[in-house]
Amino acid sequence: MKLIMSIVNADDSARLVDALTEAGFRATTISTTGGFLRQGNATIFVGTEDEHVSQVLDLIRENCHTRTQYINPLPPVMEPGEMYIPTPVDIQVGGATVFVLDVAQFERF
Ligand code: 2BA
Ligand code: 2BA
Repeated sequence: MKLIMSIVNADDSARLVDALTEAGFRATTISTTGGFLRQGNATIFVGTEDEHVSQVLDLIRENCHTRTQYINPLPPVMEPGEMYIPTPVDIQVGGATVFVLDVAQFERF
């Protein structure tokens, strides 16, 4: 058994969970925050048998889209009289960042 942990854009999470549930998978969503952008994202956990992992990965791929986000870099240290004009830089925010972990034991009580 595997635990698939996917960090996805908050806007994609509801669609992904719907697709997973429709396909018969069980999922748990928690609200998370990215360390770099400090913006909300969602982490979705799916526990499933090894042979279904690729199907889950396909659903994640189909339902999560890469986005371009613009951020302002931190201003440099300046001497008096210097002027800094911030130029936003673009970064690509996944799709989804996915970790597949081995499950040592699974129980439901
Ligand atoms: P954030 O940490 O908010 O990162 C958002 C995007 O900023 C990243 O997109 C990446 O394009 C860029 N970025 C993040 N850290 C960076 C750094 N140290 N230097 C330069 N650029 C950086 P993604 O890579 O698609 O990641 C989206 C979100 O997935 C991340 O949000 C984070 O919450 C999570 N994530 C990605 N890789 C991870 C990892 N190895 N471990 C844990 N969480 C991860
Ligand atoms: P349980 O299977 O006891 O699951 C209770 C909660 O535990 C789930 O809440 C989910 O948050 C988490 N969970 C269970 N198995 C999981 C797994 N393999 N991976 C990740 N998280 C897991 P809900 O999703 O709200 O489900 C509530 C109840 O609805 C479930 O109770 C189950 O009886 C039923 N259910 C959920 N998904 C289903 C599906 N795709 N088909 C049929 N019944 C489903």
